[in-house]
Amino acid sequence: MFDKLMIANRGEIALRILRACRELGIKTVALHSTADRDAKYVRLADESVCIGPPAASESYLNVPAVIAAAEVTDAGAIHPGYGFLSENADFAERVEQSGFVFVGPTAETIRLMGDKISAIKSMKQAGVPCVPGSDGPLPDDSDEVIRIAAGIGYPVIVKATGGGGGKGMRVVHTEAALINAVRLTRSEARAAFNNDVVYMEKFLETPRHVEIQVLADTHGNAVHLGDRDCSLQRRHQKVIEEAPAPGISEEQRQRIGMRCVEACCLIGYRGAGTFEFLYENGEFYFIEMNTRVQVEHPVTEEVTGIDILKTQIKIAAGMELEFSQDDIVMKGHAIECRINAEDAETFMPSPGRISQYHQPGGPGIRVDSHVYSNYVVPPYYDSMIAKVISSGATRDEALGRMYGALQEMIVEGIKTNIPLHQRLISDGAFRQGGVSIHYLEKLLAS
Ligand code: MV4
Repeated sequence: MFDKLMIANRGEIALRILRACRELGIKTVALHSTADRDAKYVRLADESVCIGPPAASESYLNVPAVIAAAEVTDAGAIHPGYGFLSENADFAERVEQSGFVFVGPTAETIRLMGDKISAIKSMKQAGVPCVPGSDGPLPDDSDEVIRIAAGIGYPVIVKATGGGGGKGMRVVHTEAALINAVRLTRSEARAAFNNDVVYMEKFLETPRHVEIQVLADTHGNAVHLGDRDCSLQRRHQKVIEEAPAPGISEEQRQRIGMRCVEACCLIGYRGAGTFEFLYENGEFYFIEMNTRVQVEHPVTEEVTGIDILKTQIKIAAGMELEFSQDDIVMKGHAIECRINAEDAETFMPSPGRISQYHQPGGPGIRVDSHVYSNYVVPPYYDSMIAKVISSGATRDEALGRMYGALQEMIVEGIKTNIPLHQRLISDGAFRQGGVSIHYLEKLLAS
C-alpha cells in the first residue's frame, strides 16, 4: 500500500479521498489554491501545498505545479478526483513518467475513451450496444454525409469526437439542415477541442440517462456495481441521481452489467469507471465512458455496501479485488441531491460566507460535504457545496428520508438550490420514477 497519497482536487471529493486514505492508513497531501487555504480537508491532511492563485488554470489545472507538489512531498500516488485533471491523458502520462502512481486507468485508456469515436468502436467490438450511427468519422463529401443520415433516419445528432458531456453536438431534423449543421459542428469542434472530426448518431428523443459503475483490477478481474439513473439534469449538470434505476429488471441490469465487465476485460480497464447509456423503449445504447470516480458514486456505495474510493486506491496499489460478481448484492434504494450555492430559480451562483450550517442526519442519511458554519464558498469553482444521500429499503423510504433531510438542512448566508430539491422530491412524475433527460428543463420552463 502507498505510504502517502496526494489529493489533486478540492471540495467534497478532496475530503472523501482523505477519509478513504485514513481508513487505509495512508498519509495524505492536500494541494490547494490560495482561495482554498482555509478548507477543512487542507487542515485534516497530514501535509498541504499551496500551488497557485485561485484561477483553476493556474492551480488545479497547472500540471507542472501539481507534479512539483508531489515531488516535494514525496507522495507515492496522485488521486485526481473528478473534473480538473482527472480525464487528462497527458497529465496521467506525466504523473507516471515522473514515477508516481495515477489513481485511474492508463493514459492510453483515457485517450481511447476521450476520443468518442474510438470509445464507441471499442464498445461495439466488446458487444456493448451502441446508438445506430455513422460508425466512424463523417467524410468531407456532402453526398456521402447525406446518404449516411438517410440510412440512419432523421432526426440525427452530429457530435464531435473530441467532445463529450454535452459539448460539441447538434441535432438535425431535416436533410435541408444537414450540411450546414455538420459544417458548424466541425468548426466549433476545431475551436474547442482542436479536432474537427465529427460523427453521427440517430437522435433519441426522450431517453433516460442510465449508467453502469465498474471496478477492474490489474489481475484480470472486473465487476459491475449495477446502475444509476441520472436523468434529472439541467444544461448537462446532474441535479438528482439514484440507484438502482427505477423500472429496470434485475435480469436487464445483470445483462448490460456483464457487457460492461466484458468490455473492461477487452480494453484492459483499470480502476473505477462508468459506462454511460441512453435508455429508451427498454433498450440500452452506449454513448460514452467516464474514466474517473463520479460525483454520484455514493448512491452505488449505499446500495452495494462497497467503498468505491477505497477499492479504487487498493486497485491503484496493485491489489486484487476482494469480491467477485456473485458477492455483489444490490440492496434497497439510494438517492442523491446535489446541493449547490445558487439561486433555486435563476441558477445564478451564490458564493459567500455560510453564516449557519446544520446538516441533516438520522437513519439512512449521509452527507458528503466539506463546508461548515463560517466557511466562505469561493466564486472561482463549481458551486456544489454538499451531497445529501438518502437510502432505504425501498425507493419510497429513500424519498421520504430525503424529504425530511432537506427540511432539516440549514444553510444560511448564501442561496442554495434546496427549495428546488424539495419541489423535485415532491413532484408526481419524479416520484413515479423513470422521467426522461428532458423532464427537469421542461418542468422549469412551465
Ligand atoms: C444523445 C442524445 C440523444 N441521442 N445522443 C448529451 C451529453 C452527452 N453525454 C451525450 N448527450 C446526448 N446524446 C443521441 N444519439 C441526447 C443527449 C443529451 C443528454 C444525454 C444525457 C443526459 C442529458 C442529456 C441532455 C441533453 C441531451
